[in-house]
Amino acid sequence: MHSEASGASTSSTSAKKKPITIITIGMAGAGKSTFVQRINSYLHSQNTPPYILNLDPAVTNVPFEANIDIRDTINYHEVMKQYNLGPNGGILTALNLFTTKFDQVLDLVEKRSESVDYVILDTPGQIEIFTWSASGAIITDAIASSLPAVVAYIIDTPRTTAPATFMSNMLYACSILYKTRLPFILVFNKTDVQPHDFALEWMHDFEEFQTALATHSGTRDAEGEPTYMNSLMNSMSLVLDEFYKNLKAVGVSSMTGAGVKEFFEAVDVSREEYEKDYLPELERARAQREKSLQDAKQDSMDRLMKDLTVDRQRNPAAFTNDKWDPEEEEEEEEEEEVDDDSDMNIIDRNEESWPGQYIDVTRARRREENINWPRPG
Ligand SMILES: Nc1nc2c(ncn2[C@@H]2O[C@H](COP(=O)(O)OP(=O)(O)O)[C@@H](O)[C@H]2O)c(=O)[nH]1
Ligand SMILES: [Mg+2]
Repeated sequence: MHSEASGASTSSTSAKKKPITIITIGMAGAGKSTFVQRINSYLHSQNTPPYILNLDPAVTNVPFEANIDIRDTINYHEVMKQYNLGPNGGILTALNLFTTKFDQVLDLVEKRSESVDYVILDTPGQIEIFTWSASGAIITDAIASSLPAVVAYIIDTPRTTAPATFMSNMLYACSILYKTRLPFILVFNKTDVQPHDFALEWMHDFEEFQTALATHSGTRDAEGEPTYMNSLMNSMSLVLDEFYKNLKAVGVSSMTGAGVKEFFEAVDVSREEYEKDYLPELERARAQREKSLQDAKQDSMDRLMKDLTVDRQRNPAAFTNDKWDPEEEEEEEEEEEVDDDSDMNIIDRNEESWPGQYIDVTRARRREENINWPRPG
């Protein structure tokens, strides 16, 4: 339906493609910042320097030069002090404060969109702060509604070799995918320490995962029966199978630079996905919002016009005189000004008074002042 509109805005051949935003998300220590540094230097070597945003207010040294740094606008230590917060609340509040200025950030990014191909976002160390906070969602949505965007979910590969850890990490990734609905790349980092082929096997074939689960210690109870946790993970691996089909996985080493080229190939595919799936959905949602707003306006207008018709039918005589008279305009304005000062009750003079109608008792009393009440006794 809206494909024509979206096609026109995204695939115009002469204009430069919009930059794609890479949103890095991952557990603390997974290597997000190191990864951003690595892809930054890769892009520099390709003569396409990116535009980088650091959204981690608590980081002491970033290994890259950010174009926009949350730390330039918000002093995290000052926030903790002023609002009497611990580290987590401090980061969250700093991010919230920064989000209130995010329209300015977007303006700056958009100004550069002619000259850059990639915008990169580094997020706070602790994953929940970005993924489950309102400001994280606002930032993600704001970016994705103005530029193509992809989530790079960074995984600490050496730390996910245990089936249970692997599964919880994948469930986390899954929840982020369904929350953002953006194209998604699983980035198995630190492959210099631990190759990621085991992960690919488990994702490709859930029976492999189930075998690994069965042989891993702690998956059987004292009687040799599979533990509850084990059965649960067995069934969940079937659910995740569907999720794995929707995403791309690459192995990289932010230390050595291995796999970075493959990562950018996945980014190219993600751009197509964004244009094919996300953008039409975004435009559909926008059109829907626009339409419901329009419908609400139309509905109010219809009801207003109906009221007017009913009123005219009730008082045809009043209606014939109820015309705009340009001559009267000035006088009326003066009258209105006087009226504004008095506190007035809106009443319809043609209506009978109804039970519960507000009557100005003070005025009624004044009229009754000379009534002689019979004295008691
Ligand atoms: N061996 C190895 N270490 C890495 C790699 N990437 C990151 N690290 C290390 O992992 C730790 C956490 O990295 P950092 O980028 O700060 O993680 P962040 O909290 O996700 O931003 C640091 O000590 C990095 O040196 C990698 O590819 N290989
Ligand atoms: Mg970091």
